[in-house]
Amino acid sequence: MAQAPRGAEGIEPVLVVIPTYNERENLGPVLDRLHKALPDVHVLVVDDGSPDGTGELADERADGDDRVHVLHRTEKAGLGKAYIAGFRWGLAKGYATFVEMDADGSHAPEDLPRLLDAVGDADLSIGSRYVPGGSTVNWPMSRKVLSRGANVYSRIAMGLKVSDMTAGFRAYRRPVLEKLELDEIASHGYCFQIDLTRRTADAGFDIVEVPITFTDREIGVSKMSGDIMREAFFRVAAWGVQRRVGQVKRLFGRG
Ligand SMILES: Nc1nc2c(ncn2[C@@H]2O[C@H](COP(=O)(O)OP(=O)(O)O)[C@@H](O)[C@H]2O)c(=O)[nH]1
Ligand SMILES: [Mg+2]
Repeated sequence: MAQAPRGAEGIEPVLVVIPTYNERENLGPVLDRLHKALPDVHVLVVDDGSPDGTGELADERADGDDRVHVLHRTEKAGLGKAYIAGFRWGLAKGYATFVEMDADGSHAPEDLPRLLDAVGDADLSIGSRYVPGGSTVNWPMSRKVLSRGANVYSRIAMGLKVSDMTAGFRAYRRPVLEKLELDEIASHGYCFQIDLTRRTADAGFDIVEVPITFTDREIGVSKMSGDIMREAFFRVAAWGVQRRVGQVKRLFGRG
């Protein structure tokens, strides 16, 4: 295994941030699987006041387990805001590596050792469905088309050589999150992932993709919505124009 970055004195280096909204049935099994695969990693559940009691369940798990922490937020404010709150919490505690992972079982905790291994030699490792060896299981055709389309669109709009920019299973090294202006990130839905990818690339950090199998949730419902899709469409278009203008300016020595 590559040399993983070290955390602050006495702190386990890896923090897995798991955003939750109504994931009561899913959270327990995912935490069990995670700690079976990697017994030492710490977890921060960021719950947006789930009406189904996910936050209370997370508290119960945290009570008996020093590796589990919970951040309660009062209202559903989107995946992006939940992750930023989680990253800030972890940065203040001194963690060295930050993992993003869904609570619904779509991201297999058993794949996490490979992601952590890869980030030892890079700054961001992305669990990718769209590199050789990656796949999706049980995803309806509509979601497959949406995800593929969003990635092709983002790649063409922004000219970034990343195959799965919307992927939500990732590992960041601390310097990336220290450098990015987290305050400036306004994205809510899955375009948060695209936004962080482009900011990481623009800041000159190394990105690697690791093949994963993404399995659709069996329990609970997706929070994907028309608003989330529209947000991604318009923001990506704006970022694409911004990047292209920047490239042209640099070409003519005016940037
Ligand atoms: N805290 C928080 N978590 C969210 C929010 N929206 C989605 N999530 C969580 O983010 C993860 C991915 O969401 P999901 O609905 O599965 O999206 P999908 O996989 O694209 O269909 C899951 O763990 C959700 O519970 C939100 O507004 N706040
Ligand atoms: Mg999901």
